[in-house]
This record gives sequence, structure tokens and C-alpha cells, in this order.
Amino acid sequence: MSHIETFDVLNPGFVADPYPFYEYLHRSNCIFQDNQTSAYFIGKYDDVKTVLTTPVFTTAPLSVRAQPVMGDRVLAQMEGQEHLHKRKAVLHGLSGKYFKEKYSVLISRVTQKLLQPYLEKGEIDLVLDFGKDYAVLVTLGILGLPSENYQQIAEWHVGVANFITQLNQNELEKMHSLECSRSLRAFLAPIVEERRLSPGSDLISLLCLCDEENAMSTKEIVALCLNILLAATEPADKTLAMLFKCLLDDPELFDVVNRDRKLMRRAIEETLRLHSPVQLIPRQASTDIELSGVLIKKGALVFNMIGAANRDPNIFPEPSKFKLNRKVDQSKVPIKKHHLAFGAGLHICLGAEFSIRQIEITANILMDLLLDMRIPNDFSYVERGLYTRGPESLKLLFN
Ligand code: 2IO
Repeated sequence: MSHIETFDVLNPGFVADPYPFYEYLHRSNCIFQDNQTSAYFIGKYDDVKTVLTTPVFTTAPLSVRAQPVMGDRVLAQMEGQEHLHKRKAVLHGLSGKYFKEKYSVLISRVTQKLLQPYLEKGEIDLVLDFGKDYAVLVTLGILGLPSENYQQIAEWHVGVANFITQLNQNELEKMHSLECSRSLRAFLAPIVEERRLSPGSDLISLLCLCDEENAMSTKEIVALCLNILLAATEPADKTLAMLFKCLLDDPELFDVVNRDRKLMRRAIEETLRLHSPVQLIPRQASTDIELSGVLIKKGALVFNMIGAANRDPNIFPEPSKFKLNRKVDQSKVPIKKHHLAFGAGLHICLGAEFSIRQIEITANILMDLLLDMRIPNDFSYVERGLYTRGPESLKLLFN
């Protein structure tokens, strides 16, 4: 049996460091309810899993959180045939076949090009000098978009992302986000029209080439592009920087992974569990429903706290420790419970496999090129974000 405890999601303590709150939630076995909005914030692994996999909890909140800046519905708002076919089309465009053919080359090239100017310096900020541009450039490459003006696209992306991930935007900030969205869509629409007429081998062209019964309008493809741009860009620099923060904080761990690169994927998965870049996933109850003995009223807004679920001590022993071997317990039995960093259920992240392979390639290149990598002793580390969360910056020294 859970019980409700009120809290303020925007209180500075929670924003600065939500992890003690998650620990408290597990210790007292409660569901938080926000004083301002009455929204529920749930964090027990089983509760979050239930909400994400039970259709009673709908993605209706996205019609206000995302749709206004996406220009149309995102994949997570769709169901049935439409959802199946659009998801399949994007998934196909990101599949292993294309990954080997073109994306692995793209990812390596972007990584090396961005690193080049820093190799002589022996110093780089993995977020500010590298990660932000890296995340946008890889996504533009996937969509087959020109990268000359990527700084402009990066700025529009920030405006759009802020609308979705900031829970307290004022009117002026909202207007700016909507303006960024309009600019981005005005930039994309003619490119989509062009690809219709002369398709290439990029993802936008693939989306244009769907057979007649599944054909998408330009507005639909543009919205899908914004959906992909956001979902592929926003968590990428955060995950990469968190991975290196985790590895460099434990030199022994760093050495283990450095010497056996087959372990890199596991290190990425454990980073995603321990420092989930997407911390919140909203749902709405479409009927009255009980959750761990608490009645959730029809219409209630429910935020899944992914970062809390991924540190549930009932599922992940010693949850705040980074362990490469989580997949097997002491008795060598594989553990089925997977972290929820990619969500769960019908709308589980379609880019999950792609993103892990992407981060793996880049992390391997960083380890190969930045020798004797370390975080300077006087570096003051700060994480930011309530909805999506990651290092504000990460200074690295190397030889
Ligand atoms: C665009 C929040 C970065 C998604 C989103 C509102 C829909 C969906 C997610 C992730 C990550 C982003 N939700 N990606 O949580 O596409």
C-alpha cells in the first residue's frame, strides 16, 4: 500500500538534486502529489511499469506539452494502424542494415571532425565544446539535412525542446519556443517537398516513399522530423557526458571498459539506468484507477519519474552504485527487469538500439584519441534539468 504525500515539483531542492527525493519516495513508499497542479509523481518501478504498459493511462498530456511545437501529433500520441505504420517506417530507416551502411560512418565522421581542433590542446568540454553540436549534427545526418547552418537549427531545437521540457515557461518564453517551431517547420517543409520529387537515400526520402495507402502529407512528415530531431538530439549529449563522468569518477572501472570494449554497451545501459536523461514521462488517467492502493481520479495527470523507478532498491540492489554486472545476480541467473530509461509498452523508444550504438561508436573514438583522460580536480560539476537532465558541462584533460 502506498500513500500520497504532497510536494512542490518546482522547489529548488528537487530541481537541484532530485535523487534524495527519489530515495525518500522508496523509503516511505509514497506517491508524490504536486501542490500547484495536483499532478501525481510516481516513482516505484512497478507503478511506473504499470502506468506505461496500461492503456488506461493515455498520452493525452502530449497534446499540450508537445503538439503545439511539433506542428502535429508525435508518434507517442498515435494508436492503431497509423501508429504501427509510421513507427515501422522510422524504425526501418534506423535499422541495422542502414546503420552499418551509412550511420556508423556518419557518426565516426562527425565525432572526429568535432574533436580535431581540440586534439592539440589537451583539453575539451565534452558538453559545451563537443556534445551539443555532436547531437545536432548526427541527427541532421540521419535526416539527410544540410549541416552548413546547423548552429541555427541547434538554436531552434533548443527553443522547441524548452517548450516540452520546462514546466514553468512564462508567456514570453512560450512565444519564443513557438516562433522557433515555426521557423524550423518553414525550413523543413520545402526540403520535404524536394525529396518527394527527387528522393535520395536519407530518412526523409524513405518517409516520402511509403506506398500510397500509407502516404504521409508534408505536414505529417515535418512533424515526424521534429519528433525525431528532438528525441535524437536532446538526450544524446547528456548520455555521453554522464557515461564519461561515471567512468572517470572510478578509474578502475574506466580501465576495465577501456581494456575490454565489449563492455561499453553495458556501461552505457548502466549510465542510462543511473542517470536517465529523460526523467519524466507524462500520462493521463482515462478512468478512475487504483495504483498501489491509491485511487487515481479520472483525468488526473501522472508523471512517471524514470530516474526514481531506475533506482528502486526492490529491483536494483544498491541502486545508486554503478555496476557493470547488473544483468546477472549472485546466483548467475539473468535478471529480466530492465531499466525504464527508454520507457516501456507501446510507445517504448524506437531509437533505443540506434542510440546505444551511436554512443558506443563515439565513446570508443573518444577513448582511442583522448589518452590519459581525466576530469580536472578543481572542476565544479553541475547537473541541470527536471524533465531531461544531464551535466551542464564536463571539462576533460588528456595527453
Ligand atoms: C517528443 C522528451 C527528449 C519522444 C516527445 C514529447 C515525445 C517522446 C520522450 C522522448 C524524449 C524527449 N517522449 N522522445 O520522452 O519522442
